[in-house]
Amino acid sequence: MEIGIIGLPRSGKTTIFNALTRGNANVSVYTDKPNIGISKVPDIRLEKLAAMYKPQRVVQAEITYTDLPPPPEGSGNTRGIGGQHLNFLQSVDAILIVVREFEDSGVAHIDETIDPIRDAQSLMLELVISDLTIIDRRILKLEESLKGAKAQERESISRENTLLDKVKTQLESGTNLNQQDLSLEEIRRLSGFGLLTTKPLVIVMNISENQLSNIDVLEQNISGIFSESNVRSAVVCADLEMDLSQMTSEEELEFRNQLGAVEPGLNKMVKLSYDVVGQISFFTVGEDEVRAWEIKHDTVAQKAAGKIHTDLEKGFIRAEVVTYEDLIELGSLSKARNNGVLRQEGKDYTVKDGDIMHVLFNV
Ligand SMILES: Nc1nc2c(ncn2[C@@H]2O[C@H](COP(=O)(O)OP(=O)(O)OP(=O)(O)O)[C@@H](O)[C@H]2O)c(=O)[nH]1
Ligand SMILES: [Mg+2]
Repeated sequence: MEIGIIGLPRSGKTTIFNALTRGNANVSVYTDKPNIGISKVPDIRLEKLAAMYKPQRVVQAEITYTDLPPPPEGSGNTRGIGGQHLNFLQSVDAILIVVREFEDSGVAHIDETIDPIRDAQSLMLELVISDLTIIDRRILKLEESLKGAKAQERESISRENTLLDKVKTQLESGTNLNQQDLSLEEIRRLSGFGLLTTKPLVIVMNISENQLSNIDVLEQNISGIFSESNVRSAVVCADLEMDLSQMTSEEELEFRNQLGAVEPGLNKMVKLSYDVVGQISFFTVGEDEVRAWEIKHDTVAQKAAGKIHTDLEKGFIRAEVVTYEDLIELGSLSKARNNGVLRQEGKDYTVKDGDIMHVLFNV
């Protein structure tokens, strides 16, 4: 899964990126180069399975985060999304918007005052503007091609025009694409255009350390404001999370306890990203390796097998599947088999979150 991080200048994007990827990218130094890094997905189930199998290797699922710098200040119409990064943003699974709530007179805000809701709305508006620009360009092109078109072509051009007009009107009145009432066929026809308001969003409010005691109230407020089905929000203190991400897990735990058991920001953000994208994990187990794999929630067994290796997809015979809960309760795959909870599933079986899968294949 790939996630793009955007936000106004100095909102704390790179600090959050470092916290998510345990990275060391330069904060507070502006650069127009994106930072790319990988975040290991924390999953207590994987730890329990590893404790059971004591394998040589434990492999967590991964999310790739890209921290996209805003355009240089005063250089164009947009302040959060640089035009040169738009193409990249079109390919991500979700967009993470960082907004600033922390107070620090040493860090200037581009609009002088601190207002995270305003900033989130302004970034969302930039996504809308990007979509409107693409749609307008396409409509112009269609008008051009209408000139020399034959009767047959005219029909399909005018059908596309009608669709784009409809989508544009709704966008202008504030309805993002993923909230619009579109048929599957219409969604398919729009899918190649790289429209950004189709993407799931995670809004991350970056607070100061002295606001930590208020984190639950802030979280309730922001999730009440951005309550659309494809938007999630979280409140974290990026500065603190970055510092903690550089420590050993024992040190980190001790500090978190001192601070009142703050839930790791990484866990929160990863959980929300999974949830909003509709991503789930399945596991493979054995003495060599215990591993988590991430897939979209409606993936069938044969396709999921391809995530492990293309041979497993090509030569797929069937999968032996047991739920995580059953395996943990019974203690081994053979006991699961003897108890009749190890199921034989065919290629069209929809893999569930937490399934333990063993793929039988023949190439
Ligand atoms: N006090 C405080 N400062 C923070 C916090 N998060 C980030 N900062 C500071 O804000 C400044 C900008 O942080 P960055 O993470 O570089 O922000 P950015 O959004 O990546 O900035 P650009 O890439 O320049 O747009 C740095 O000086 C950070 O140390 C925070 O939670 N509290
Ligand atoms: Mg940065």
